[in-house]
Amino acid sequence: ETLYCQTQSSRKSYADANRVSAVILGGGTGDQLFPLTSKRATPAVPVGGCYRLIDIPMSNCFNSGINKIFVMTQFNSASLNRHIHRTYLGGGSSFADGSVQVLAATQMPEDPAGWFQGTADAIRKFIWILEDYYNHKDIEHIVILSGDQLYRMNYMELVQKHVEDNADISISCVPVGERNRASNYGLVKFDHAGRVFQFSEKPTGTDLDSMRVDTNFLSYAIGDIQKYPYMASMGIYVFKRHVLLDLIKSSRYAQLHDFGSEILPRAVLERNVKACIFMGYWEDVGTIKSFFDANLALTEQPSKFEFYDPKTPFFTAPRYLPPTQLDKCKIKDAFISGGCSLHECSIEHSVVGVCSRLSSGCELKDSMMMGADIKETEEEISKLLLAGKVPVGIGRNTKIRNCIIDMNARIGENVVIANTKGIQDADHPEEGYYIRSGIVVIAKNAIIKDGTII
Ligand code: ADQ
Ligand code: ADP
Repeated sequence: ETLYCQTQSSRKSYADANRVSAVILGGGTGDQLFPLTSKRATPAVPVGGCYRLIDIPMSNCFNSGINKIFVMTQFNSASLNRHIHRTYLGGGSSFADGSVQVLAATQMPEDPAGWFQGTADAIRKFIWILEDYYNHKDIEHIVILSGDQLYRMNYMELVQKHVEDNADISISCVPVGERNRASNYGLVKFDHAGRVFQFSEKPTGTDLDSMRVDTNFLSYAIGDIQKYPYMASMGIYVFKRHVLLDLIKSSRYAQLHDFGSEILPRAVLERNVKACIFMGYWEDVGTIKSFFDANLALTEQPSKFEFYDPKTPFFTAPRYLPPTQLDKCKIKDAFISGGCSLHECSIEHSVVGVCSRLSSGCELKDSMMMGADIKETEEEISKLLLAGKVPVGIGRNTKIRNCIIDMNARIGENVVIANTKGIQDADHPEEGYYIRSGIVVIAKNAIIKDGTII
């Protein structure tokens, strides 16, 4: 039982959240989520109809009482800063006495040395800022978080266990079943006291087999435990401040740029590294396929994950949108965000983002539509149509399935997006779309002409 992050019963006092600082790893070059990241930083990618990826770790921090936060990102997009400002630093929010700083790799892509070479390197490049800050605020522990995961967690439970264990580093872990899923993660092996003695990043073949663990001790928490023979790192770590600074600055670790593939496999041999098991819903949404699946899963009943929880809500930028207007629509298993206008259309197993517009005869199935921040009036729409142009949203009689539609896309009339040829990967930037893992992705601001068939 002592291995769990979430057993509140026997915990006496909490570690002091004021002396904890978080670093959110906001994303590398964004390749895995491209083309959603072609014009924005990864943390600004919209998720769940009205949120941005950054809202998940930010809200979890906020709900855990941690309010000293750094966000590392490869691009410093104005929209990310604006979103953070509006959501977390606005007047009256309890974040106001904390701070959120976005630290972006500052040099140009043609000078690769300027970019973060990996997750630990992102921290190393800004160590001069972090160290000063930690000294100034008397920070004891640093929580390192990924920016592309969907879950709800009280990080202070993890910190508390880390303190009780007197660990140098604590790694939050989840039990994983399928072999091919396990090999997407860093896998750990630990002893009865939860001390990690092996960390292997994304092993395959016999290396993967050798990372199987006896999970019988979990049997009271999961029914059929035989199905979960691996322990995956969630990429969520707590470091004692001096341990993090020592490792990052030590000359022996100077060539190690990544926590998962380089630092942790060595650190578990040299430091007191503890595992902490998380039993809640957790999904990595760092690739187009996993991002798409997790978004659609939100629409299924019963949903495995709820954004709404009165005690620990997820925050996002307030928008003051009008209610969604529906007229003769057929809707089944869907997430419909605010400010949409939906006319005589059918929507099934889909997420429909803020200010989306679907015209009559449209069919949207198994799709994620991010919505728009441009809301055109009826008059503007009629004018555009008369001039042979395409308004924001989806035109009449268009049928779409298995698709991600990025923000402000303009999709014409009588378009069919179904990828009937089953193409797995393709790039058509001039036509405004890409295909990844068989999923069609309509780019941000794309214009898809009337009658197009994809
Ligand atoms: P991955 O997610 O594959 O595995 P990585 O690509 O390093 O590992 O990403 C970790 C986090 O850091 C993500 O949020 C990513 O966006 C961000 N990131 C990556 N490179 C970055 C950079 N250069 N600058 C800033 N941020 C960056 C990791 C661990 C595994 C673990 C899985 C769980 O390495 O051990 O199992 O997460 O999802
Ligand atoms: P992204 O490229 O990430 O989609 P956006 O440019 O759409 O970013 O903007 C992100 C957020 O900023 C949205 O909430 C949007 O409504 C808001 N926004 C966009 N443009 C402006 C603007 N000119 N002034 C104020 N807010 C804006």
